[in-house]
Amino acid sequence: MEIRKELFGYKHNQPVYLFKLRNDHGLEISCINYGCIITEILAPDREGKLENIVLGFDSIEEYERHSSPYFGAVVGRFAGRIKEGRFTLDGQEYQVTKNENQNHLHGGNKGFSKVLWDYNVGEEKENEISIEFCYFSPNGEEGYPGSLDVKVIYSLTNENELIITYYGKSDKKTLLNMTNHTYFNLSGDLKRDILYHELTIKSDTFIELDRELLPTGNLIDVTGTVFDFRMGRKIITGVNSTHPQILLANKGYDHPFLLNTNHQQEIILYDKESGRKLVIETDEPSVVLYTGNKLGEQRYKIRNVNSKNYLGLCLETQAPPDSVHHPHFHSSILNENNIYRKRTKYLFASDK
Ligand code: FUC
Repeated sequence: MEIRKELFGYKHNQPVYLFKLRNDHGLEISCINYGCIITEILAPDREGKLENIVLGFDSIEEYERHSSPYFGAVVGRFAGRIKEGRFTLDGQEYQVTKNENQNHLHGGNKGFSKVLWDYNVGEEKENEISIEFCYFSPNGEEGYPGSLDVKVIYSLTNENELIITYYGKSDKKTLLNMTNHTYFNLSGDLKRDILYHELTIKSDTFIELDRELLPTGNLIDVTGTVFDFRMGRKIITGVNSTHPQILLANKGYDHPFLLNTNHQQEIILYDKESGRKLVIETDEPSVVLYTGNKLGEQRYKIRNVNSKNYLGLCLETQAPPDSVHHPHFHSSILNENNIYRKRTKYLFASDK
C-alpha cells in the first residue's frame, strides 16, 4: 500500500496538496487538504476494471468556481440546514451565517469545505494507510460558539474499505454535525447518470421537508411510498413519481432517513451494469440522500462530462438537519470539552 503526495495548486499563495492512497488491489482514493475534498476514487467493476466513481475536478480553481455542490468535501460545522441560522444554547442566542436565502447551510460561506486543513500522513499499519486532516475553527467563526478543534481521518484498508473518522472538541457548548459530501456514480468515469442505480436503506422513517428543504418536524413512515428503500429501489422510480415531497425537492430526493440499525450494511448502492456495489456502515443516526437534483442548474464540465441533474448522488451520514428546532430529533449539541467522534465505513465491492 502506498501514499503519494503531489502539488495540486495554490490557495491564497499557500500550496494545496493532493494525496493518493492506494491499496494492494489498486483501489485508489485521492484527496486534497482544501476542504478535505475527495477528488477521485478508482474502484473495480465486476471484471476488476478500475474507474472513477465520484464527481470531482482536477484543479483548485474549478472547486472555487463551482463550490455550491460541495463535491467530495467535508461539511461542517453543521451539515444541512438551520432555520434562519438562529438557535439558542443555555439561554444564549446565536446567529450563524445565512448563506442560503434566510437559512444556514453546510456550515456557512466557508465552513470546513472551503478552507485549508493541516495534514499528517498517518502511521502505517499492517493492513491500513491513512491521512489525517486537522482544522482549528476559532470562537465565533461563521457565528458558532466555541473554539473548536476538528480532525478528519481517511483510512484505506486492503479489504477495499474507506473509513472516515471525525473528531471534535470545543471549549464551549456548541453544535457539531459533520459529514462527507461525496457524489457517487458507480457507472465508472461518469458514463451514465445514477437514475438506474439501485439503493437499499434500512430505514422505516424519513423526515418531511418544507419548501425551503427544512424539516417540518414530521417523521413519515416510508411504507407504501417511494421513500421505502428497505428492499432496494431504483432511483428513477422516485424521481419519476409525483410524490409531493419529490416534487418539492426539485424532482428528486433531498431527504434525511432515520437509520434502523448501525454497523450492519445499512446502506447499499448498486449499479447492475458495471456490477459495482458500495456498502456503507455508520454510527450516525441518519443519512441524507441527495440525488443531485440541482446539478443541472449551471452549465460546466465535470472532467469532460456536462453537469446535469442526477449525475451523482450523495449519501450524507450525519445527525438530522435543524435538530436545534426539533427536540425529538437526535441532538447535535456538543458539550464543552466533550469529545465528538463519528465513523462511517465505505466498502467498494462488486457482485462478482
Ligand atoms: C445537499 C442538499 C442540498 C444542497 C447540497 C449541495 O446536502 O441537502 O439541497 O443543494 O447538498
